[in-house]
Amino acid sequence: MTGTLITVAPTGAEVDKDEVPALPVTLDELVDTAKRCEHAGASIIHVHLRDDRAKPTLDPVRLRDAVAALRDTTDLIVQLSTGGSVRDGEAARLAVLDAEPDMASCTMGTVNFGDDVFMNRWAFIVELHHRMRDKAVVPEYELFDLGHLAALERLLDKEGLPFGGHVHVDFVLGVPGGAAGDASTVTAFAEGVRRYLPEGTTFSATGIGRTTLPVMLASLAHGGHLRVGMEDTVSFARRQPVRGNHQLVERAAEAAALAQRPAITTVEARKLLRMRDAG
Ligand code: KMH
Ligand code: ZN
Repeated sequence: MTGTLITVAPTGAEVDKDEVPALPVTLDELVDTAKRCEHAGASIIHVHLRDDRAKPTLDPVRLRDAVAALRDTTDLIVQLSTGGSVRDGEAARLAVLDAEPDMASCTMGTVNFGDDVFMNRWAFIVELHHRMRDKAVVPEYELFDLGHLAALERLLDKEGLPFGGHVHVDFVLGVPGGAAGDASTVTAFAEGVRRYLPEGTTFSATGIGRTTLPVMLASLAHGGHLRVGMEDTVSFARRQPVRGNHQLVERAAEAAALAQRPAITTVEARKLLRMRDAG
């Protein structure tokens, strides 16, 4: 059993900056939050960008600039979102990989997403899986529903392992339309990983909104890793808005230490995930 890999997802595509002023949306704000989160114990940053009006964007120049700025100022593993927002098309989502991140997300199926639909066709998933491997980008397979586990088993069976040979997944729980964010659902996913995915597969988990704490604690109990951040929750506690992403990372690191699996470093995380520069 290793220590705990902590991913921060600082921005996302859904939270409105006007409603949540602490949300990092400019490159300076992103870099500032990244530095603070690395200091607090994060080793991966899951990145969505915003434009000058703070709306979600997959602009290729902004993506490249963000990857460069995060590499210049932190040792964090840079994971770009290929999920984008529910309005982004497949071509723009695939083109995210041209920014040459260390990692990228790959969602394992279509899911209702509040009143919207987060579309992930099988052919799109296969294309993303291949392009990531060709570019030596390590995937994080995002699982929003239990069926996504079976889809990932099928993908690996038909198309082979990802770059580096290690499989890492993230349970995104509590999305309205996806799997619930509670302890028994984390248990079902953790058992599914053991049953359907290659030996040694690692998983992290995140719970949307108020499900953040039960999901975090259940993931630790199952030997899993953690994702936290303002993409997923903007409340620290009842009537207590999150002041910054570092606050969520600090709490995750405290919980991990309490579970006797303290946060791992970025160097250890690169080794765990078999990244190209793992040394
Ligand atoms: N914004 C959601 C529609 C990902 O980053 O890969 C999709 C999402 C998943 O956030
Ligand atoms: Zn995301």
